[in-house]
Amino acid sequence: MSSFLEKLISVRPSERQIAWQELEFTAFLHYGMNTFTNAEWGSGTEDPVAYNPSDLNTDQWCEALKAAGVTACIITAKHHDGFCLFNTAHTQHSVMHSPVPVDVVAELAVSCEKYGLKMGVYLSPWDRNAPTYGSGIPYDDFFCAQLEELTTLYGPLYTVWFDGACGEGPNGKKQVYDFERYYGVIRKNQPDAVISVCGPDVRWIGNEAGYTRPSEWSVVPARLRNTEGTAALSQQSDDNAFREKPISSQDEDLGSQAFLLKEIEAGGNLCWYPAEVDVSIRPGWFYHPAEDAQVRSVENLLDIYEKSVGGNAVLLLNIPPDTRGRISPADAQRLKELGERINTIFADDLFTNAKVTNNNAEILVCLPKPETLTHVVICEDIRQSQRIEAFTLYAEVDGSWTQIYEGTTVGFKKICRFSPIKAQNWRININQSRCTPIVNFVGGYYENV
Ligand code: FUL
Repeated sequence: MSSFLEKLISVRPSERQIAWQELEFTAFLHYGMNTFTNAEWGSGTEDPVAYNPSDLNTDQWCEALKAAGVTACIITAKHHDGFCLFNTAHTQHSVMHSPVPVDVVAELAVSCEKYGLKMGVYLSPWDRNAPTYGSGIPYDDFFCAQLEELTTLYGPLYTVWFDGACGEGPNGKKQVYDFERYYGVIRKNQPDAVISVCGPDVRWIGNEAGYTRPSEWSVVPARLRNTEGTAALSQQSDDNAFREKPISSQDEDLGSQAFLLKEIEAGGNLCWYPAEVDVSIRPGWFYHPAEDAQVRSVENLLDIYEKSVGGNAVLLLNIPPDTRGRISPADAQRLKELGERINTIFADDLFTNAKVTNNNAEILVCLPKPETLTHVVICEDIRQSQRIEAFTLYAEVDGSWTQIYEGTTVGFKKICRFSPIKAQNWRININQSRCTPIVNFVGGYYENV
């Protein structure tokens, strides 16, 4: 094996990245001042009195999420407007100074524990309310103090999610974020938590529309970790300088052999940086009554699910609670329908009693009797990196092997969906791999549609 390929497969996930990847389907909860002002980005000048949920119920959030099969959720503890949903000692711009002085993060932590969901927090570095914003160290001190609260007072967190948006503060100044210092607080207090997006552990997929690349790689150039989040960061990393064209998480090719070879030749390094698909169930991130009729269809959500969870990514689906403090009926209904669809498809693995012969690049699945399938799932053992670059799925129909599906990357999980085919024998050929492929699961499923 060439030293280049050896280099590629030597890049492997950390334990915290593996634990995060296994969550598969997670939820975002955008909730805060914007919910009450009917906005997407607040100015930071809102009066805490405007925050006034009539029926806050985080148990109901968890019930709705569980119905969809969600395993973990992230709450916007503070969005760009600086309004805090938790009992912070460092600003008065919080729920504690609202008509409903309830620590929402604490409430949610209790509900998550009760319903067996993991919890994470979104803390926006951009704070349009903080008087110290733009002043350098005094703002970093304030931000770290809030991080200290969130990472010590609410139990285990599975992630801290840093948004890339960096605008002006109340005095018109921009802050240069000391991310290394922020990461230090998280690593110290929550060593198992991944730091996402503007962080070293989880990569933003590059869009907010639910699109996953057909070839989604977790081994990518290391400098990608530093350049941007969901909105461009003001500063570019130093090691981005060696190439003329800066790299972007929006680029279509982030991990092909050809691309990574150029990166290495130019003196770059590689890292394990898996993708997360953040997308909202509605047009906006926050709840707006006018969007009640624009909740995504089950068909669309299932498509996003199959392509993200089944495309070597984690799905982070946003479901914004409404002004009552509940997940609205339309969204809750859709989550239930989505969960039912996912369960119907994946509850019964028709490969369970198969005789599976795994011959390096060929996996033969012989079933006890012919079965009709609509989905095949393939998983690589990501502890051994990501190796498969191309594969073909065949079914033996009327005595001859018929091509059913052609794919590129597999990674943590690949869901192949196709029109119903009945066959007793199935075959997966790994046509291209960075080294001996290590497939640790294959499953076959049928959806009667
Ligand atoms: C973006 C933010 O500006 C949006 O409001 C939202 O929070 C999204 C997840 O990230 O950068």
